[in-house]
Amino acid sequence: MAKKLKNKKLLLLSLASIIILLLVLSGILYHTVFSNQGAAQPASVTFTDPETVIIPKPVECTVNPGSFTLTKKTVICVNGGNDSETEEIAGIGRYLADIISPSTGFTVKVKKSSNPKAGSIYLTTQNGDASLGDEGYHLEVTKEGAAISAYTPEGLFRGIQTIRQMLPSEIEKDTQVTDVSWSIACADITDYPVYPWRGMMLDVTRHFFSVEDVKRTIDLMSQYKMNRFHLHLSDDQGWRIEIKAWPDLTAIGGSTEVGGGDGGYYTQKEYSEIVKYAQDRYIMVIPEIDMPGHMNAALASYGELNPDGQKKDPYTKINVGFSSLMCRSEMTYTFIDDVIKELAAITPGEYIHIGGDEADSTSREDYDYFIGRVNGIVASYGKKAIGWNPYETSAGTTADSGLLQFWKTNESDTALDKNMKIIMSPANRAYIDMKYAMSTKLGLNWAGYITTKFAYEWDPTDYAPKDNVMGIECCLWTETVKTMEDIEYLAYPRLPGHAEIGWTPKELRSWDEYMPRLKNQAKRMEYEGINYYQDKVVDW
Ligand code: TNX
Repeated sequence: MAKKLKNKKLLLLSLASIIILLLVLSGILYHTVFSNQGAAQPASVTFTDPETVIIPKPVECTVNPGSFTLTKKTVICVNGGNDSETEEIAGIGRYLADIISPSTGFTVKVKKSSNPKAGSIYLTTQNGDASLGDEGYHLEVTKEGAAISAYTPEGLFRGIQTIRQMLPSEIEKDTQVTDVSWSIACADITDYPVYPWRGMMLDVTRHFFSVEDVKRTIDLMSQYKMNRFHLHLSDDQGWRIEIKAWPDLTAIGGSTEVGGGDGGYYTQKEYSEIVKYAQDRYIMVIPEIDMPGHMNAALASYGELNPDGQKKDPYTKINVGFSSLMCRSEMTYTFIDDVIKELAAITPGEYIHIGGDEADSTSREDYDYFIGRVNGIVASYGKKAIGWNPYETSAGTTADSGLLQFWKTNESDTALDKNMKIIMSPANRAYIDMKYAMSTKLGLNWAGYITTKFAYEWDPTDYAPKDNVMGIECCLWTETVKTMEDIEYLAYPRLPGHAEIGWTPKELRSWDEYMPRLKNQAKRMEYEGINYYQDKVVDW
């Protein structure tokens, strides 16, 4: 009996030592495997609470315990409804891989597969929820991986911006970072925009900006899920798009800018390159030719557009409202027809913006007649027009001919009477060329000083019923803006707020909740090299 007991004790002892040995061995194994993973693992895995960072704020977000960590083995798996869609999603996967790879140092591969292994990021339109619309998406992060499903690839593209913001801000660095755990909080996010139009306008006439600057502008806005890029291409101070039938528009009209600089213009090939770059980010480009006013650059290029047959002098100052096309001359409509024809042919988007603002040297009757004719020309090339106030007041404007872009904060009545759709750009909220404060070194102030807080605390429905609102657009006029740094200084940090106004339902937004989220974008903006303004209303 005693012997039996002793044997049992021995057996238990040896079992225990085997278990201990196994534990030690597995520890060593674990250590060797993970120390091989490139970046050293920090002592504790920290990850950001998505609810404190994501801009625009998602519609529904549940944070769950745990996190998913990217490793050098992480693969992006993509799967669409057919081969061409899968190929398109692979492009989105590569876009994400290009963001993740430099900072993590991992070579993230994109793989076409409907069967993602544990540890993957999965992008799919299979089982995408149509009720979330073209831009909506569902993101599920578990300890095993992250999966975005959307009804269209566009929704996947919006969704990867969310993943990007859930990763540590160092993900935005373009050099390798080794002391960060690339972890994403486990979460369940269902998200879709409240408005289909979330845009930014860039005026490339008052000062000209290179294709590279324009691409960077598009890239930066795309991370806040914006989807419309409006290029203001002609004004008194410069004509910026090649029109083959009227070459002097760029040869003469393109050679000036505010202050007398060299100006510049985009060839049609360069414009198409911009359009493609935007398309790859699911952003529509809207070109604007501002008429019948704001036309001095064209009038300075061609004598036949003027009543006396003489070319006007070029103009490089700021004040406007003095120029007008001849509204009763057929030459004017031949000119516009050629311009719209060429522009429509290189613009895949549905819209051509025809300006229509500040035509102070055009009579009311002429304005009415002119806008009606031009609406017709735009329609004849299969496009819809957009016009600034008072475009809506022309007898030639109907809900079918085009959209109003609202900038004068008290002028929406006529558009509502006509039941038009409106893009909201109230100057005193959405004009990002306005100074933040009196001391701001760049910008104008005719619509007031617009702090980051004031730019955020409004809603399109303050100006029109929701059914008439197409969305919002913030506008950067460039009378005082000369460089990319200047663009960034005025656009950031106001632009993310405009992106949120267009995406997130009014009921979910408040400055007090938004401000800390914006503050958490500071490091990202810094790593992306954005020259943002440290507005005092944000507790940086
Ligand atoms: C008004 S807004 C303009 C532009 C100026 C801008 C400056 C609009 C349709 N017209 O021509 O650049 O103010 O803030």
